[in-house]
Amino acid sequence: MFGRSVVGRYLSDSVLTSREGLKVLMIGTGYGNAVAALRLAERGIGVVMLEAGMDWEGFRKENEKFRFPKMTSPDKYSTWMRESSVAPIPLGNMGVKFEPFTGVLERKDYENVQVYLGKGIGGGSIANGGMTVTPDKAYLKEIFGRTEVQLPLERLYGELFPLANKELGMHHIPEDLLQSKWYKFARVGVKEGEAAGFTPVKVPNLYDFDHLRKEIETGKERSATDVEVIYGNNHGKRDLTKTYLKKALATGNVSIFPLHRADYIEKLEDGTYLVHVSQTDTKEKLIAKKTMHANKVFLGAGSLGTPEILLRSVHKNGLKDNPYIGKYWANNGNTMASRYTWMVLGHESRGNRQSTMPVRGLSNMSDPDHRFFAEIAPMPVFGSHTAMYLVVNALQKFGKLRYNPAEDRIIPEWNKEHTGYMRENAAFFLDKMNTHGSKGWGGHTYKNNTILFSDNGIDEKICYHPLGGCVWGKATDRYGQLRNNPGIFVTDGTLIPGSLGVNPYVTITALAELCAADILKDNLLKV
Ligand code: FAE
Repeated sequence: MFGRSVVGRYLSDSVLTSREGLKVLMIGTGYGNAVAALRLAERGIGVVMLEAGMDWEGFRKENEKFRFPKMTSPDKYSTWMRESSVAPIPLGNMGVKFEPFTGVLERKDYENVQVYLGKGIGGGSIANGGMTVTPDKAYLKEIFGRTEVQLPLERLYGELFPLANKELGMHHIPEDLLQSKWYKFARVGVKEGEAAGFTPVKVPNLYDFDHLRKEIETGKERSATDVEVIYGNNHGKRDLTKTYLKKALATGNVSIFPLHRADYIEKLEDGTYLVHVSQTDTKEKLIAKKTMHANKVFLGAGSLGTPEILLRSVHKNGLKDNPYIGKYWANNGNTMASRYTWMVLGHESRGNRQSTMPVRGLSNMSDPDHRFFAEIAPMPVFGSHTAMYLVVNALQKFGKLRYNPAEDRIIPEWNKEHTGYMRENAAFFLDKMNTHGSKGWGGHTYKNNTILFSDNGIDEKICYHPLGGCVWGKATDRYGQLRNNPGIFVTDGTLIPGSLGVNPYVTITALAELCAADILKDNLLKV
């Protein structure tokens, strides 16, 4: 039986079977698996997807009053299983307590890194800033250089990045919107960056700019102009539920089970797999333990979720070991940096009204001593004189994930040896911006005017872009199929060795397109 496109209405202990007895189970509904689900479903293959988080669209249908909260007023829906918001920069309701709920933004805390993740159907696409950035070809080649299989760069740049960008709905901001008050922060950021010697970068976004114009003109259905982003956008953003997942569900061949967490995988003697699953309620309380049988398993639970399932499965003797699982993990060089420019005479304000969707960056990737890309980030509440950046550093050293049975979770081996140069780069960037960046507005040089992050305006613990842990061409073959465990395919950011030099989801999408196309072309799903 197959052909169900409902979300969460259908519960079964076994996976729906499509043609020729094939059962495909996908774990996670972020970028990697959204691509895989669409491409398989288009070919008539039935797919069952498990998602640990909520079905937000369904929740809204059942609760008409539900809205994703603004960043200034986080409520229980904002945050995964905490009593208060975990936002890196609290913009309001600080200290307000709410009851723990399976909300949008999760923070996983480790000693030297705090990893932020979007939860629910659509994964990170629900919480992210929509920056749709294709990485530099030379850097992608360098970063995948250590894999045993060669990445087909010409195919990626000629065919698959354009396909990913089209499907995701990527666009550049129209000039009239860039010139509006909502993007003064980006214009000022670019001007300062150029004065400081950095290369301005036009960053596409997948927010619907026609909608943005409408919200500015009419004041209705405001989202980017109403402080919405990391806890979800109520309008305008093309998250995966509006693109890949919508198309996949429209085929009638895909079912998604929200609040179903895959715990581990067991390989059966006949070479098929049993996935052990916990169904929970919205307080993450266990409702039922289930086992689901599948011929093929697609892992798209993100760069902590996927390695955790794999390492736990190896620990329980469910899967054969593979020496590369957990390796080449990193934070994509993420370092938050901020400057405070109030004390600079004649300094031009960045504007109090700022759209939450970034559209500009600064690159220093051509400087071999300080390779980074800095996102010019909005600060929509008290932003007039505060400049915020997410510095995405090129990587020098990878970390590793290991499974800790006592705590039943994975823990990154990640410390100052990994992040030291990220801090140096961020300090170099801030110094340059502070020394040269404001010349256009008064010619003052000033240093150490930093705010928000107490340690000289820099925080290298905050991570929005975890990557790696089951790398393409190392832990997997060229299809993303796990070595030693045929029939298990990895589709998500876990395939990318720790760093891209830019924000990652376009690359995750393009790589998933590559694997899905070749899996289907070479008939790897036959049973
Ligand atoms: P991901 O999207 O994380 O999806 C994994 C899914 O699996 C989630 O829905 C999980 O709930 C689910 N899951 C996890 N464990 C289990 C389990 N055991 N069983 C069942 N389900 C499970 O994976 N990137 C950009 O390129 N541009 C941006 O502007 C940008 N901004 C960001 C802003 C924020 C605040 C955050 C947190 C991230 C941002 N990112 C951005 C990163 C981007 O969203 C992330 O790289 C991708 O979402 C990762 O895609 P994956 O397919 O790897």
